[in-house]
Amino acid sequence: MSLITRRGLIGGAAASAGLLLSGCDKLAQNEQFRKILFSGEKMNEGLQRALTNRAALAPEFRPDQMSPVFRTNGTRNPNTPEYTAQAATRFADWRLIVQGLVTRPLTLSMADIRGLPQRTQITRHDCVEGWSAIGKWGGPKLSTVLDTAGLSARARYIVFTCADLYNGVPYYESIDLIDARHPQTILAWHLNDRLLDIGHGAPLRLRVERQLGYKHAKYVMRIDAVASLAGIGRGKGGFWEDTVDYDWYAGI
Ligand SMILES: Nc1nc2c(c(=O)[nH]1)N[C@H]1C(S)=C(S)[C@@H](COP(=O)(O)O)O[C@H]1N2
Ligand SMILES: [Mo]
Repeated sequence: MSLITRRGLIGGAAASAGLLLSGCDKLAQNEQFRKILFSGEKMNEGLQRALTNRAALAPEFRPDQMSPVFRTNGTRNPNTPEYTAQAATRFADWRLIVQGLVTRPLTLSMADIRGLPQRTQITRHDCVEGWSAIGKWGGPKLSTVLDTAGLSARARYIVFTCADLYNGVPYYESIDLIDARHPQTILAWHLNDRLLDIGHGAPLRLRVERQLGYKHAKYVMRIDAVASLAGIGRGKGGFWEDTVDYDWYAGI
């Protein structure tokens, strides 16, 4: 948020207070007015701090710091007939669907995804279960895909639906637009300079580097832009959030 916006906000507060107190000729000395002005400024500073924090980059590492083995966790193979058939043709017929509150719904092949501008990053993955690994991930930024689809003004969250099933229901996760537009939030199709393997979420998985491991949806099949998480699963925005009460925002 820029200084101009901040001044604009304070200006707005002053203007409305001015309207409220019209007729008072010693406006600047009016205690009520100063309180309104000051609390507005404080609130705005807090908001700015929170936003600055959310926009910060996760640490990136040198190649020599990469873990020799990047372990897998959760589903290691979706093993559904559909997924197994797609894997057999190396995902030649696989398509990512981008839909919901967008102006141009998309159906993207892996070739389409590789054709977008790419980003590579060496980051540390932290799982709540108490292990970490440093790996080199690459793929297009999620923001590039969302801009191609054109998010509608009502979109607030991005929901990922995966190929693997837990008790017959696909794994799902969601993030807000701050994380969706974060420069390190990518749809990764390679890990450590190799095509993503099945264990790590082939052909495409989310990397949302400011959050814990369970937010990094593997086997992403569909992306939905939504206004609310109320209609997703039991309403908490993710499989583990709905099942065992993990935090929806798992910032690190
Ligand atoms: N579709 C799907 N995504 C998932 C999971 C899963 O079971 N299914 N497990 C999550 C958890 S808890 C972690 S720690 C990471 C593990 O990623 P990795 O197997 O590449 O190490 O994937 C996350 N994304
Ligand atoms: Mo995890």
